Amino acid sequence: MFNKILIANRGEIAIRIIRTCKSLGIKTVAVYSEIDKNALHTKLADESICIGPAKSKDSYLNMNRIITAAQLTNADAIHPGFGFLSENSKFVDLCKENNITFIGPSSEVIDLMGNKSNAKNTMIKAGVPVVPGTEDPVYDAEIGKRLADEMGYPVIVKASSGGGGKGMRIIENSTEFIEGFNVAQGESVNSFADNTMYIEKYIRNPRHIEVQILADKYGNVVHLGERDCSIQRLHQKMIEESPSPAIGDELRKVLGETAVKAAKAAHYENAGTVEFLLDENGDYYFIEMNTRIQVEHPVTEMVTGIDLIKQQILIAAGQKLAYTQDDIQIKGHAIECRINAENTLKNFMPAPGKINAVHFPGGFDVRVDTALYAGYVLPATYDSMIAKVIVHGSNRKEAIEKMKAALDELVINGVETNANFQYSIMNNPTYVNGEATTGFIKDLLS
Ligand code: MV4
Repeated sequence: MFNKILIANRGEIAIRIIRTCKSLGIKTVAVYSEIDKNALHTKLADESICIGPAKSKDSYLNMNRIITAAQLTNADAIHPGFGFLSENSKFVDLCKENNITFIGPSSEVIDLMGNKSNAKNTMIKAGVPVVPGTEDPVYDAEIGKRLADEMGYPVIVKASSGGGGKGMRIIENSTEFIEGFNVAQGESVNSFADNTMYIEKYIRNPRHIEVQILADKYGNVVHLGERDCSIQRLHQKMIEESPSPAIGDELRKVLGETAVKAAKAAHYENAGTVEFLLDENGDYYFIEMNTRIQVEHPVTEMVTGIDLIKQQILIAAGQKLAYTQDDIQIKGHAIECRINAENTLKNFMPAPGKINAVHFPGGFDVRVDTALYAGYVLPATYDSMIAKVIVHGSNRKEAIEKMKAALDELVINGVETNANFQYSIMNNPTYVNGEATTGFIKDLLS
């Protein structure tokens, strides 16, 4: 087992990882940028090292400084959390060259899944359903138009290097194709220095359902049920839950088994998530695989009772999975509301500032993952997500009631947050009936 783990991240996820390390008797090293000198993760770790200026590029994305920090502190492994270097295959290679264990999948599988069209083609070969579309890369708008005309509209043009909405364009008809393609491709070139595109049939108002998997170094793979992440805005999820209210036990089993098949086909190792779109007919399609621990992992932890960070560490240390599929039971219902410092009505504009006072809800099966404390100055430099409120109930109705009570109890003074907006969603009939699709928030605000 590892003696000491460096956490290459900040905020609530860094703290989340530190806590599991402590529970395993593993020492922890925090890294921080100059503006994060007083951030909570630096105080909770056993040691802390400054790795550079506020800008992520100079600190949390600076691979060499992070490796040096690990060497100076004798850390034998690095947990990347999510975002930052978590899906950077060069960083994985650099860890390996320096005899430091990267807690996550191989650099090969990160590259394979990072290219969304290659990932899709891998899944086609494995017999996993994907959205109908082009299999060969598309570089040219005119050629793309001919393929889209054959496919029929609407279509969605996606950047192979994309994901999370960047370099993506919905195109309603043939006359709009050339312009739409060029905008998406331009975005891809700017963001990823890659002009490789692919085209898919556009599925209107899908549900976004993802399956959590765990895979060890020996080819053993299990799934931990699904999360419904349909409630999102500007490609950022806002509410996640498990299980999904949109599917029954039969489809649940099929999705889980499909996700395991996908992970096996990719020779995946560590924790990962297989993303599907579910259409109005109940048909499901693989779209992407995320090769990191995700923001919304706590809802899976609440319904399975399994600490996913602990599993990541054990897998990276070379242990065999302690669970077979039959050992994993989904119990009750969990919901997570992301609390962001933002102005909902000003297109979710970030609202950083000094936190004057905080009070977090508690009680049976109520969890708050956060790095906030009274007096903390929330910088504008990083993400606006400042807390996650997670509740577990014996059923969905109970979980919704518990979430309402938790959000009602929550106090964050000093910055504007979306907590009231989240509360209002817990009372929204479409949400309460389990009918919200990916268009829900846009429709709510328009
Ligand atoms: C789609 C889709 C509909 N049809 N693909 C969004 C992020 C990325 N992970 C995949 N995404 C989507 N892919 C097909 N073939 C709908 C989404 C999607 C979306 C697209 C545009 C604007 C907002 C969206 C919100 C959720 C999902």
